[in-house]
Amino acid sequence: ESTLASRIGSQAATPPQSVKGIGNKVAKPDYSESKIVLAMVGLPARGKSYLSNKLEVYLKWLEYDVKVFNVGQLRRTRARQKAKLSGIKEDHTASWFSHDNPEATESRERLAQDSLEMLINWLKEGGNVGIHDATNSTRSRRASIEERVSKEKGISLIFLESICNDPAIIAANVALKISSGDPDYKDTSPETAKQDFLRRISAYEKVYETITEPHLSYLRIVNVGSEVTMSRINGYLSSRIAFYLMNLHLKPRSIYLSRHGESQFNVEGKIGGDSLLSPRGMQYAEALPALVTDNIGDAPLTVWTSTLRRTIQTAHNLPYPKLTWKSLDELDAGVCDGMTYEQAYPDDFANRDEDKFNYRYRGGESYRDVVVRLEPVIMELERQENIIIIGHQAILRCLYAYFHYLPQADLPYIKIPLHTVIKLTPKAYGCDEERYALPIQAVDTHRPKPKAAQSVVVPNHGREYYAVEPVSSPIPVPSKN
Ligand code: FDP
Ligand code: F6P
Repeated sequence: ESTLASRIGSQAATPPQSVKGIGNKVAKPDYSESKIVLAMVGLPARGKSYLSNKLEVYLKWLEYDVKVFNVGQLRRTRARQKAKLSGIKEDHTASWFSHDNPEATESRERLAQDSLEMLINWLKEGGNVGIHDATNSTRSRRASIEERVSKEKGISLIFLESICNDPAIIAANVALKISSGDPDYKDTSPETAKQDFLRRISAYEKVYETITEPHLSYLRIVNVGSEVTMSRINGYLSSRIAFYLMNLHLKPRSIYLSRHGESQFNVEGKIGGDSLLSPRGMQYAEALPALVTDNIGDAPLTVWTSTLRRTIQTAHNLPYPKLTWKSLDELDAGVCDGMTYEQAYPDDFANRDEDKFNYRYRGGESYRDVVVRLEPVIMELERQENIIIIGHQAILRCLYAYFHYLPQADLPYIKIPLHTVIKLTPKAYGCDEERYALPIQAVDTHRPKPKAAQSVVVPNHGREYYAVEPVSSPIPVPSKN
């Protein structure tokens, strides 16, 4: 990591020739030894899929290969196939989930086993964390999972139980199931669907056994954020998973992202450095408190900045507690720090764009390096409530990509303009977003991806990725006077 002195000192360095090369690429970490079956436990509508999804996003951010095996989806797919082949439409209303229905109980056990088999095969082919998303709510079901996984060398098993006794959260989860177009209820009126789903839940309640098996590795989460119990959790990845889950909460809150005001280096087109704000940047620092306090009202807010002067100056007038993070410092441009883009890439300006995410500046960092160093920031952001981060272009791109599940290749091109506050409000899956652009002019530091390097971006559907620009255009905020 560079010190401030080396950042400023490096401004005198001669333009490097080798920064253009492929040799600066960084390899993906080798996680081939990490193999975990994470089996969910819990009644329907207790947030199992929410937890699976959060874990999937977090672990993928750390570049683990993660896949959710949802037994409900497998059941529906097989039922569709059966209906197509034989014309027989299975009845999957509440009685099918009752333990008084031996035939259906056997089918459910088979589906859970088949799904586990698919999961284990996927782990053997190179996956790291396979999430078995089912209720797994009886001792006998857990014993059969344990027996199967114990036959595999090098694969460990953790159960993750989600208990929820907050009626408001359960009601919200039930409503989400009905309104999300769940294929189980697509031909049913919302009221009938709700009644059937509640009957399904009570069928599971009759046989539900919370985890008490003393020999199992497990984590139990009560009302996400209020209580976590752990038993027999060891090893690096298992501990990270446990720590992450301990930090999650469902309290409504927003995360505000803003770059520092326009800096002197921004005006000169220079990379990195530790320059002060330009006159227009100072205007932004003066206007920012009104925008933020109007939006947040009396709610508590904490300001995070980097250790660089332009973020500290921008945050100066914000009337909230402040914290300075070294991990939020801008991507270290190494020997190119303090140069213009033309000085840094004398021969081929677009060269870095061949693989911008992996491109590491000589003596500095790549976006991939930044993602790794931001992990403690992500962890703390999950734990905290309202936060405003006054950061830098590359840093905010990485954080934004985490909250919107954006793919690595598109991350270095996300538009995070100067003099704009981005408000992210986490919801069950993904985030809502609003942008507030203050009417103070600034240079545009965004360099688009060259046409040849552009990829197709898939729109966001639940677990998939967002397009790079799903948001409405900046909302101008009327100046106050
Ligand atoms: P999901 O909510 O994901 O659809 O309703 C519970 C359910 O999952 C059913 O769809 C699914 O068939 C079942 O859980 C799988 O768990 P069990 O095998 O434990 O019944
Ligand atoms: O230009 C402003 C800046 O924050 C630089 O300090 C930094 O090197 C750059 O943006 C990161 O953006 P990019 O990766 O697109 O060069």
